[in-house]
Amino acid sequence: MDTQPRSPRPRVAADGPLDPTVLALLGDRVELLPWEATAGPILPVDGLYTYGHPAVDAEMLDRLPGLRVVSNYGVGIDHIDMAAASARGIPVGNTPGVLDGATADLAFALLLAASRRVVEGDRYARSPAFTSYDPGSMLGREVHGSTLGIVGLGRIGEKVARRAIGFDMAVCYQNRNPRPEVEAALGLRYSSFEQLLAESDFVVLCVPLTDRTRGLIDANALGRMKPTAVLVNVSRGPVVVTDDLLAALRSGTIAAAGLDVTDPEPLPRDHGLLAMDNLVLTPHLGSATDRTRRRMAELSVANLLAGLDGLPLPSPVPPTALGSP
Ligand code: 8YV
Repeated sequence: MDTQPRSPRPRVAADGPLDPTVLALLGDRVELLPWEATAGPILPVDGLYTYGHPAVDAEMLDRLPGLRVVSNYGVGIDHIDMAAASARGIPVGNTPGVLDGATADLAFALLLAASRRVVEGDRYARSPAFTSYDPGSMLGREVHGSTLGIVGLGRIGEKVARRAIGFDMAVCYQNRNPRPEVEAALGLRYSSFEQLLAESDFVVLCVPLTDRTRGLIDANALGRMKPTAVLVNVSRGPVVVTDDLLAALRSGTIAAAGLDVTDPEPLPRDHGLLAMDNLVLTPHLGSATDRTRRRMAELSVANLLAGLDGLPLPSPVPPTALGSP
């Protein structure tokens, strides 16, 4: 039996430091505890707020018998054991819909930067080596008129497709289920995974991380891509086998890559990928804009407070969703 005095405010364990917007929205509605409070029943925990993807597994949930809600700041819930939460009747909330545009924008930023050698060009333009303009140097790959393959046509994938149309690209996609209404509305083509890899000049990964997508882009998949192709990943690092990608970028199996996520994340500072000029890398910036982060804060705090009050969450993760840390 819990003999400890109950706090008048619900206690929420969060991995921080939290964004000031989140802190302002929480105000004094909850008592914030450090994530370490999840390690044992030193203090009762009423809610979990996952900010930077800490793992929430069955053992942790068993240690927190008073838990009423898990609220995730973000859409991906691969760090949360959904089956374990559902089995214990604990609702999980996330923030779909509010970050699609920002993440699709970043996918395009990476696509353009990797194909037109923007980062490499920036380095060269600042270096002492740039002493005279050479029209024959630093040629890149053309974006307009090329074919884009989207792996995972969810909300973010669809936003990527809309941007590609503006760039006069032909778009094919692969998804667990074909989406005929989006196909018809945007003029997309459904492809098998193998066909998409073989035909695309750009392959953009927009899938969630699940047992089906872990290691999806391995040496075999990379070998099916064009030697001129560019791979972009804005989903989760483990969808790509890191060592296989490094080998492919070194050997010219593919031309270039743009990664917002890696496995591990961050990469060790001496990792071979960090030395590759044909890689553009960002530190998980998909949703990192002021406006999007504010919306994520609002929705995740609304989910948290609703769950603590025993109310339906504004944005619940379906209990059958796949999440397994
Ligand atoms: C966030 C994300 O940066 O939504 C997601 O799944 O990965 C990103 O939008 C992240 O959730 C914040 O930690």
